[in-house]
Amino acid sequence: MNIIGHLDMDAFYAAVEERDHPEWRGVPLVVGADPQEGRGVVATANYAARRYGIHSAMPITRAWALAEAARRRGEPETVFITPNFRRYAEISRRIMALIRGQVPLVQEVGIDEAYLDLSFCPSFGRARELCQTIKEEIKAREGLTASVGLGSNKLVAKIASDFQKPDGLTVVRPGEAEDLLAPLPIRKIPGVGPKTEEFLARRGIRTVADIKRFSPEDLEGLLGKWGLALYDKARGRGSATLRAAREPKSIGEQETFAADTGDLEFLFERLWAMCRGVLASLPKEGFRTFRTVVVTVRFADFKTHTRSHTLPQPVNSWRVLQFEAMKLLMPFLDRRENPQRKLIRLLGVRLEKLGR
Ligand code: TTP
Ligand code: CA
Repeated sequence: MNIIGHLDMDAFYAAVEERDHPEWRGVPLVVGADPQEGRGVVATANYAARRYGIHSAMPITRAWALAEAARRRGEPETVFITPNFRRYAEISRRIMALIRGQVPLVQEVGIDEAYLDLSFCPSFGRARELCQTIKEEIKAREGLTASVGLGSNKLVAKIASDFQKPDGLTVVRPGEAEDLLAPLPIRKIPGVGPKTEEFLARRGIRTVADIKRFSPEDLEGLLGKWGLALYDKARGRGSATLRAAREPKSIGEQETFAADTGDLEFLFERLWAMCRGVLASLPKEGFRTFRTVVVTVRFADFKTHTRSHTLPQPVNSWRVLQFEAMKLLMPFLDRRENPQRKLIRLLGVRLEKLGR
């Protein structure tokens, strides 16, 4: 039996900002372009700001006008902030690693969404329990809420995750999908954008149930191949195959020094620190072993060199890493790779051929 989960973080960028800035909690919050600049759009708004009609992709000037209108009505003032993408990416990585700790096959889609193959669970009930646990773990460790949908394919799971946002958990058992979809506006079907929506609306097709009145040939005539796909989607049919995960090929750290240096004691001390760092990152990214160690050196003249060594066996050993990294760095410190005795500007360590 196929059981697919779709997990989607709630108001993701805004939720991260609220979590990082307690003074903004519950306050209407818009993450996006600077309204003073007058150009650009809203990336997202928290649920308090959505009450004012503000949403993703809206011109920031329009969001500002709506916020001002709300303020004049005596409603809470809206905070506008510009996005901190690095922060969101970092938290996304931690959440995905947390999910991967519980579910072997995960397909990440975008920064705050993933499909989970839960077919290893004996029933929808057990899959639901697992998703509840994952939601609670995300809440406990990251202070963020996610909405999850369960269905027998990706289409149904995705629509289900949207059903009880925020902090939702919606299970759609195989026999329930068609009835659940029928009353929805067609826009809820992934792939139906504003153009298709308008095109179909002109023909009186507004809900999923409306689509079901047409034969596959009719829909193909209207929309080509996509019409045939829509025929299936309207009946809750879709793929349950997850695309093989895009795995990080390597885990690395590097450091540019405040001043170029040839100080061996300092260089080795930094090398060990980076080795400790990458080794600690390994389990956080869901890996257990590595086989290849890469050391990068950038000299004061910006010439950059890497040397690497691949071990015969996968290992997870601090001693081995320390020894291999040292052997790789040594030639850069003497005549072999550095005959002019240039100073070093940057040092990096990377692990490759990672294993789970
Ligand atoms: P979404 O999952 O679409 O939205 P969301 O997480 O903010 O809210 P919801 O609770 O409805 O899921 O997008 C995830 C993040 O991607 C969102 O926080 C900001 C970013 N984003 C944009 O930058 N521009 C956009 O147009 C959209 C839709 C999202
Ligand atoms: Ca989201």
